[in-house]
Amino acid sequence: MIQDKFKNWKHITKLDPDREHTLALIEQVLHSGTDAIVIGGTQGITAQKTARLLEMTRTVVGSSLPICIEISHLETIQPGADGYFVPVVLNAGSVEWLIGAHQKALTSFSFILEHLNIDLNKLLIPEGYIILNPYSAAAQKTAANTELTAVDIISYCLLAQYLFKLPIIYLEYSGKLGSLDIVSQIKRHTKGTRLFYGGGITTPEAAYDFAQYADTIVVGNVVYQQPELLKSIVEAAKT
Ligand code: 1GP
Repeated sequence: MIQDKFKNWKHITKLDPDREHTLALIEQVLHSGTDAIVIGGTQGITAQKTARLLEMTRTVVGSSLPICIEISHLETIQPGADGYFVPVVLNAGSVEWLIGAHQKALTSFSFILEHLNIDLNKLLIPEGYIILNPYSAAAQKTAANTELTAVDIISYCLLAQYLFKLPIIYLEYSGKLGSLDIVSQIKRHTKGTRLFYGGGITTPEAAYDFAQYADTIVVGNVVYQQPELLKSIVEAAKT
């Protein structure tokens, strides 16, 4: 089951439905040694683009790697993924991204879910997102409060673990390399919760450094900018 599998992932490659993909690029991802592919993004997301990327990825990868979707938008809800990550933005400026959009999604899909007798427990993995790059599309969309001290971030982590019992805390710096010092401090406060780090990892050195503290490293942009580096980034994350 995906709920158990993700706990062993050291490296995730995130593919954005709003970008152009070739089969060759996805093949490069498959052979990089990454542990899983997550399809997700913030801007320009449509059902058609998400379904197409899922189909292309499945064609190349088959069942050799888990393929998950991150539900950042109603249109990303497409059948056929191995699991679905659900971001809960802990530092969002509005309850919409903490619970509102989630409730609306279930309103739209509850009939189908009941009809198909789907066990959501087996498919959904909630992620406690803390968005820390104010210029990222995710921060802008959720009006995230990114002016946080280490103590503020630690308190969100404690809430995520002990109040909401979230299995993942995701420190999201999307597009920018974050603070290693913050990640190391947060790591000391995550017990029994998986710490994901994503943002600005474009070199093996950065992957190595952040993987010392984060349980799982997520990379996105580098796949499109320098796909030839992906393999060495994965190796460094797993060193
Ligand atoms: C984005 O955390 C991921 O959601 C990865 O960030 O694109 O900066 O690698 P980058």
